[in-house]
Amino acid sequence: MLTKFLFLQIVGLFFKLIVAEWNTQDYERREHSLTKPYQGSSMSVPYWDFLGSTIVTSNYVRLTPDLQSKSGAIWNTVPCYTRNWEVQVQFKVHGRGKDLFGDGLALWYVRDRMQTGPVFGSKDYFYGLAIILDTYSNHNGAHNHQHPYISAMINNGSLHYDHDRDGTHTQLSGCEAKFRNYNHDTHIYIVYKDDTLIVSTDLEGKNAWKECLKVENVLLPTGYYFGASATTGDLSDNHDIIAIKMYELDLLETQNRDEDRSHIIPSAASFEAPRDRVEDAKPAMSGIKTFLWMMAVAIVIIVIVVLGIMWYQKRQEQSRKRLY
Ligand SMILES: *[C@@H]1O[C@H](CO)[C@@H](O)[C@H](O)[C@H]1NC(C)=O
Ligand SMILES: [Ca+2]
Repeated sequence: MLTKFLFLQIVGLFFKLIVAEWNTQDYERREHSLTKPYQGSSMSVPYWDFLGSTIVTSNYVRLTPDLQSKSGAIWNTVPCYTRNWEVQVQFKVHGRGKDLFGDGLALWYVRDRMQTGPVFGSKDYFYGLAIILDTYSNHNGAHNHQHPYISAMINNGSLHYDHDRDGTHTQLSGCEAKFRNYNHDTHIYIVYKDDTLIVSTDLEGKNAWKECLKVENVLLPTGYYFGASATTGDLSDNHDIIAIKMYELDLLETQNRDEDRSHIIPSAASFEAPRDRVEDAKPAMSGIKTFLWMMAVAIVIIVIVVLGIMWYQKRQEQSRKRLY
């Protein structure tokens, strides 16, 4: 009796999961998505505008080629009025560089679209969310993490993205992620639901999401735009977007359908503790310098010991003399 009950429970749960899975699929929003074939009947791509070096082929949208000093972006033309959403981006970063490559790309949910600027090809002091896939470490000193590196930043227009520190002073959270030069598909998955931001990746071609970062109490307004941008400098890479799929997620029971979220100022309750604020350590002493330094210390110690022995012997002699 009990096992039968449990069995039914498990079967029920299983079906619920499948239906939940289907539901999310049902809510794909075409007007915020970019999928093949990209071009409509005309040369333009429905719902997306292009900037800079971006080119569209039948298989990918290339934001930058593997050439120096390029910058490109794509911007959704329709503002997003969905409160809870998820965005899956299939991308490909690849190039000839084995050890030297850059600079990276950024995915955006921001107020101002189609603006060029220094933050991976887009505007600094932005309003909204940036997910940054930074391939090149601009920081010369020891970093607390390796590159490529994925991080999240929320801005209300007041914060500057500091390339010299790879944005570590303004990031909410981040993770190391090797995403370059794979033959299989690479994906990043951004969920904004219940004021919680979760970024996951699928980089190993295993069809499994791996959590990169999770931040609670993130406030983002509705009415912002999705976009992607990339840039190259002295170093370069191909930065390709293969697909963007945006899904509307159901409102939670605690969320009010009529609440106006359009005037919210982007904010996050917790920033990651600032890192690397200490200046870079002075370069270590060279081998010869260290050797000479140790020699000097050794000589001083020997002299002190010899003087000590001489003083001790003299004292012994004096006390012996006194005895006689
Ligand atoms: C904007 O963000 C900065 C840094 O987090 C904060 O100090 C400031 O109070 C914020 N301004 C508004 C209007 O929320
Ligand atoms: Ca960097």
